[in-house]
Amino acid sequence: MKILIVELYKKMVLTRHLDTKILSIQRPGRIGPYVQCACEEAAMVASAFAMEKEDWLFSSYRELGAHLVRGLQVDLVLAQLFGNSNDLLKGRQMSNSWGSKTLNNVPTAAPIGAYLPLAVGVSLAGKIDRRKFAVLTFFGDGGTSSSDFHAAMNFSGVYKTPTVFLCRNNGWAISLPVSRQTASKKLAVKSEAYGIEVVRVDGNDALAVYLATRKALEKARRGDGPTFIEALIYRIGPHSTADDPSRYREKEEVKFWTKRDPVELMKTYLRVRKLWDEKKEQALASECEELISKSIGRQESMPILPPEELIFDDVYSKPIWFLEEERAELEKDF
Ligand SMILES: Cc1ncc(C[n+]2csc(CCOP(=O)(O)OP(=O)(O)O)c2C)c(N)n1
Ligand SMILES: [Mg+2]
Repeated sequence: MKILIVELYKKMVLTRHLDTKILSIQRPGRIGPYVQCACEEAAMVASAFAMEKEDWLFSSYRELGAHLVRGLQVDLVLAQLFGNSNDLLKGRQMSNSWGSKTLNNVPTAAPIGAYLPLAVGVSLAGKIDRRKFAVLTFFGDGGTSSSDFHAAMNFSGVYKTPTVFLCRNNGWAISLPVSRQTASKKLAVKSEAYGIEVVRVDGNDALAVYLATRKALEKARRGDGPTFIEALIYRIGPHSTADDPSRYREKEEVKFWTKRDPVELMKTYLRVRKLWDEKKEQALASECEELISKSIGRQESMPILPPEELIFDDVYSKPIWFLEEERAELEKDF
């Protein structure tokens, strides 16, 4: 358990360093828009730590840390953001839509909640085939207002699919606070309506998140159905690099939550348990910085994909005559 806690902390720190560095290369326009995850690391890293290799991940755009835990290399995280020829998704997806076929990590879809029925579908397929995997899917508080969320929850409740719904309730959906998102007293009520067990957890407490998710995933793999976990956290930064939160929220609120920084909380815990010290912290920081800078160097120098070569691929398994005609026409134009 001691090793696990330290490893968990290291992934939270890597997530923080990578997130910060990505933001710094976004500002001068070296990559497109980016969605930050600062101060949400515990909810995404600790929950992904509870997954088994054969489980499936359906994330939103904000769970960088979960992809790192699942084994996505920093190089591939950056390749997706640069949309270069190394990108597993061939530069087609919006930024932050990481995925990997070999890791069972499904890239997100831009419409909020759209992938939740898919997550339930994969869970049901596993159940029908009697395979022992579970599906963990993330979404935000805003996601609970999408129609897909309700369709997915209802189906999952009725068919008792092995799905863990992890709601990162970070207080805001862009500029809309949770208090205006729903008239329900709490998001958990929505889960109760579909007969799905609900667990509310302090999402800044990595160990609490880990234990809650592990229990829910084990329950799912046993065949005892879905769980809805509401992780209470806070979106400390803007919604994305295209947002200015000073226009719609008070500084005091941000100040309050800064004191609940999950990375700092975990560091303090490790120090008190004598598992961590300043020397180790410095060494880890240098290791992360070196890994990230070298990776940026490599990925930024890779060629960007020429889109005209790719837009007709990967939709149909065999060539389709009208797409071939269009491809030929396009080639003539270039
Ligand atoms: C169906 C749909 N409606 C609106 C949007 C625009 N949109 C993008 S992100 C977002 C907020 C989502 O908030 P939340 O689910 O709380 O996730 P968070 O960004 O806080 O992690 C909205 C409304 C969208 N992408 N899809
Ligand atoms: Mg939110």
